[in-house]
Amino acid sequence: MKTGRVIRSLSGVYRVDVDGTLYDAKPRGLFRKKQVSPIVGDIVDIDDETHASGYIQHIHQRKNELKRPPVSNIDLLVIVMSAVSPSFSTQLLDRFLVIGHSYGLKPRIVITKKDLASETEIATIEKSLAIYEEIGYETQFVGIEDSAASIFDVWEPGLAVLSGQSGVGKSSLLNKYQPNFNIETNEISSALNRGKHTTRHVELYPRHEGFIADTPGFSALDFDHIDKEALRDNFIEISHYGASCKFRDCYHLNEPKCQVKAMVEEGKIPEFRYQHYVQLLNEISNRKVKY
Ligand SMILES: Nc1nc2c(ncn2[C@@H]2O[C@H](COP(=O)(O)OP(=O)(O)OP(=O)(O)O)[C@@H](O)[C@H]2O)c(=O)[nH]1
Ligand SMILES: [Mg+2]
Ligand SMILES: [Zn+2]
Repeated sequence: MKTGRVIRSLSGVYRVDVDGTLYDAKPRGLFRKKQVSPIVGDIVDIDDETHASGYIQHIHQRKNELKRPPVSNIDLLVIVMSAVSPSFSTQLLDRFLVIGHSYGLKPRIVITKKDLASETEIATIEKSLAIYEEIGYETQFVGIEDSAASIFDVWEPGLAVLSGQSGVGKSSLLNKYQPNFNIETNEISSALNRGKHTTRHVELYPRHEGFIADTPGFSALDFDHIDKEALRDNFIEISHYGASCKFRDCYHLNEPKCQVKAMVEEGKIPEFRYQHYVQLLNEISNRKVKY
């Protein structure tokens, strides 16, 4: 038996990396009966039958698991957003951050396409990034001239997952890191100012001290599993000050003696973060119950 990592899955065939040697393996029939299937990122045991193929006999327990795109055992979630084309948005960023936290991950923020942004746009984004740094996020603002290795160098080892909207440059970053990866990329649509959903599946690529995952861009990442409580807990600074509200179940809307609202007044909590929190809270309240 050999142990390796699923680096991609295409039509029921799982490519497994065992210390740099690749095997195309199929899951054992038993998995189908139990309705569990391996996903990219899984640590699996495969049998030794032949060098190039085999059967997946066992899936090791996952330490975490993203639902969309399906990928497991993530060490670092990287939210990639472009400065322009498509435009930078703190509203979207806050949504992605909350989703990352809901999976137990504190995302890192990478903003691309600095070279395409105007001086005013750069100044605005840098100002926002300083706020996110203060909240506790690590951020990077990069352009075409930055080497990908220098961007990835500061990341922690293990599996780093690039996620973000279509067209922000996730695959381009990987190609720049290792041109041999030869990943398909596409110009963004000028009419819609967004990407064309070029990457269609999750795949892990080797990087120094681990792997890096390219993923399909999303337009509206899965938010359905987040309830009001999770939302409140996953805005770092709101949750921090919320501990001092008069009511323990304060949602920081109109409750008396709300420390969060006081801190917004004082400028300790950025006004825009609070507004995004309220918007997302409303979105959850208005969610239609699905059967
Ligand atoms: N000028 C400039 N262009 C960039 C930069 N990063 C990416 N691009 C361009 O942006 C376009 C989209 O890049 P992709 O790498 O395909 O984007 P993606 O995030 O992988 O998109 P999906 O696979 O659709 O999710 C390509 O034309 C890239 O050349 C950058 O830092 N500067
Ligand atoms: Mg791509
Ligand atoms: Zn409150």
